[in-house]
Amino acid sequence: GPADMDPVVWAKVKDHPCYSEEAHLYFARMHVAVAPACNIQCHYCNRKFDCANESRPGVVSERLTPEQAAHKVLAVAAQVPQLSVLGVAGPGDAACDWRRTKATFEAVAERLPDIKLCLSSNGLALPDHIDEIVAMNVDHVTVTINTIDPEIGAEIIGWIVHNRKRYTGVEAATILRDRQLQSLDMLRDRGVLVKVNSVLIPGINDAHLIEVNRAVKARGAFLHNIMPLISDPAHGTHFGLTGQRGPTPAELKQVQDACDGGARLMRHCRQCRADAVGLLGEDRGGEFSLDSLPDEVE
Ligand code: CLF
Ligand code: SF4
Repeated sequence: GPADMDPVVWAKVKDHPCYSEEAHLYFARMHVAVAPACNIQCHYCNRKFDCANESRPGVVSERLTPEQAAHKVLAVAAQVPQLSVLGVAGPGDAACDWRRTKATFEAVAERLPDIKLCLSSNGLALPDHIDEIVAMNVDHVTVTINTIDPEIGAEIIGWIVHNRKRYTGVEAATILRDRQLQSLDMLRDRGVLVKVNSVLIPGINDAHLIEVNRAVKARGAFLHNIMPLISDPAHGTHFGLTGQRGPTPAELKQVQDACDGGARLMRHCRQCRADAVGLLGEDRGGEFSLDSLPDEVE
């Protein structure tokens, strides 16, 4: 609550449903799926579906151009008075597909100057865009960090593409880790609030997430969201197909409890779709599919 919080920080979180647990009862977010490209390959990702690092795997979002997205945001804002946040969380990576993410934010901010802008990324491309993120008043950035140990990282990702070069294994995981931690430092120094997402993968990073929690706290992250791997083979995730299971609710809680006292934990995440609309836990995206929008929105 506000009692233990810097007033500048409180002003940024009080109406953000993910950054404030109280706010999620009263304020809504919407995602627009404008960013299909991704620069890494997580083993649990199936490219046909939404990015599993911020959102619900096994779901195919309605992909929009920045112009279509801006049109949709205006239509939703006219009908959902609780709308306070516009997020880009895929279906790939918002920083990798920066041109489209930026065009969307600019088109929306011009018409809805009060909406909060939020984005989610694996962090690899983020350091290249910090100046523009700050210039556009993006106050909330999520970086997914599943490990800070490149040996573990090599078990979670297959490859990365960085500065037009492809890397694999521990080398790839080292570059990714370094860019993620650099992103946290740069965003903190510029006053952007950072949430870190970690996908809990039993047997791979479960015992290690407490170290991730400490490392991100030391770099000033505001919130740490430990999310369960969703490994239903029906979702087509590689880990699911090879028998890697997701954590039970008790295993998730155990890891979260072990991190208590470190970076503040988010415990109300609903693993939204990359085109989710409404209060967390409610998904009104279907009401606002492109076909169902009015042509003109006042
Ligand atoms: Fe969206 Fe993410 Fe912004 Fe929230 S979601 S980009 S920070 S506006 Fe929120 Fe959804 Fe959990 Fe993400 S409940 S999946 S944490
Ligand atoms: Fe897939 Fe997201 Fe990982 Fe990219 S960052 S490979 S979209 S899960």
